[in-house]
Amino acid sequence: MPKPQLFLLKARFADPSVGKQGQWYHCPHCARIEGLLSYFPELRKALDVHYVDFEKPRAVLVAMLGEAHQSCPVLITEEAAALPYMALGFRQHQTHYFLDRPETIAAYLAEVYQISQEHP
Ligand SMILES: N[C@@H](CCC(=O)N[C@@H](CS)C(=O)NCC(=O)O)C(=O)O
Repeated sequence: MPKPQLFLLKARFADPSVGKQGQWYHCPHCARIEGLLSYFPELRKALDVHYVDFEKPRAVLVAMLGEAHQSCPVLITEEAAALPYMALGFRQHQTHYFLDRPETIAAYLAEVYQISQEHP
């Protein structure tokens, strides 16, 4: 079975629509998942981790999930990897199943790879 694909935003991006000119940002939701990759390095072997630019369109995500689903972080799996965990809130676009909320991505990783659960 192919590995799940995890897409995170690259850190240090500009966003002229907020803040002041010259300000750099990172995505806090992506940083929450990046923290799990740091705590549990085995996840990097189990997943295909990709870093994408903040700017849209995020072509690779549009190709897999459509124009409406470009939010990061996002974990994308094949059907068989998602079906036992549909209660986490997987959504489907064509053959791809995806989670795009950090808490549900963390819950999936905890279930499938036996890392710790997020403390409530
Ligand atoms: N889906 C996440 C939010 C993630 C999020 O807002 N990520 C931003 C970057 S910080 C993003 O990708 N925004 C573009 C979009 O939502 O399409 C959540 O529910 O917490």
